[in-house]
Amino acid sequence: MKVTVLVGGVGGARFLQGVKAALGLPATGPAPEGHPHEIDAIVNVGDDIWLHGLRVCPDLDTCMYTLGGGIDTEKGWGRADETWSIAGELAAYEADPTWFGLGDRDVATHLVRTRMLRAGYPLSQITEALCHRWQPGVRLIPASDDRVETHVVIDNPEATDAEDSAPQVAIHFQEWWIKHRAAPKAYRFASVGADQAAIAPDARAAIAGADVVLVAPSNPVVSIGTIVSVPGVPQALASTPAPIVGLSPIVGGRPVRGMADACLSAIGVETSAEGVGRHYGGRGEGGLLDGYLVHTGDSATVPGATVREVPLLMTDVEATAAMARAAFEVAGRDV
Ligand code: GDP
Ligand code: FO1
Ligand code: CA
Repeated sequence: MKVTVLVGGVGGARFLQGVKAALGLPATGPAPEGHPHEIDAIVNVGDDIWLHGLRVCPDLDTCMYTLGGGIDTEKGWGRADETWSIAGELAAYEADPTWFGLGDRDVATHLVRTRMLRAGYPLSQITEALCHRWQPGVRLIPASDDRVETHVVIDNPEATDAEDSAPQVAIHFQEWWIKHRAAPKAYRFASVGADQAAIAPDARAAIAGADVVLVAPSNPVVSIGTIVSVPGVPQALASTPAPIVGLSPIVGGRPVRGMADACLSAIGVETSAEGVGRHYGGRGEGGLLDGYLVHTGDSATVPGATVREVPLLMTDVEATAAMARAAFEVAGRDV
């Protein structure tokens, strides 16, 4: 079976471990030779950022390190056994920004990526090269090879009464999320570059050739929403013969982790399993989903999609594998 999964960072990476386990693959590391199943992950690039001259791709790296066995499992991002000498030296130079933690081991990844970008390689090929080391057992495909960067419109903290003072400013998503802990009210999200971007060719092929497409319980706005904002992605999803099943990242009216509620309220969507499901929409009504899983007790109705209640807490790999199996079942694709 060929499974294609739309993913963000921490939530997406952990879900991919469950998908691997549900297909009989080790949650971490490569697939054994001759294994009959194939997993492609289409990864959000909206969080990507230039820092100190380096291109950092947090969601791609989170997936790569998690599936390759190199993640800091406590934080959920960055490298295990990380050291922070470079960050300390940069802080001593007061080199901005100081709010983004770049670990020494992690920096090597960004150095390789940036060097390859400067040599003209597309991000999808660079990701493949980085994965040669990590052997994640899943093909990680950036949603686009082009820049599609999430920026957040907030009140201008330096606004004055002067005529040329802008009442609002747009800052990079990472600045809003990490430096400000998503506290300033977000008026809207802008996908910078999306209008000139295109779906990565491998992502298009992965959606078209899938037996089932899963939408991970990732942030519905800045992970899944950004993937779907890439020109060519909605068309690929609408035309794939594969059933599309989503999983709710909202449990009991709250994000399980992180600040997705601040993102949902910015786009006027209620923070509930049903709110997210209706935002994605049922495929029968021109939306994204044929099927939608919500956590036990979070009842939801999504016109045009089949909704099931199953446990949706990724407490360990086995619980996460059960979520993936439930998604296959709703899709009519039992393994
Ligand atoms: P990020 O890029 O690191 O923010 O990660 P993702 O976008 O892939 O996933 C973040 C989302 O995962 C958050 O909105 C969480 O609510 C969701 N999430 C994290 N753990 C769980 C879990 O155990 N169950 C469910 N259903 N959602 C989860
Ligand atoms: N998240 C933080 O909250 N603080 C950090 O300093 C930080 C650094 C960082 C470095 C590399 C990387 O791949 C991820 C990193 N993250 C950090 C996580 C990440 O940027 C965000 O949590 C997600 O992108 C939010 O979706
Ligand atoms: Ca992310």
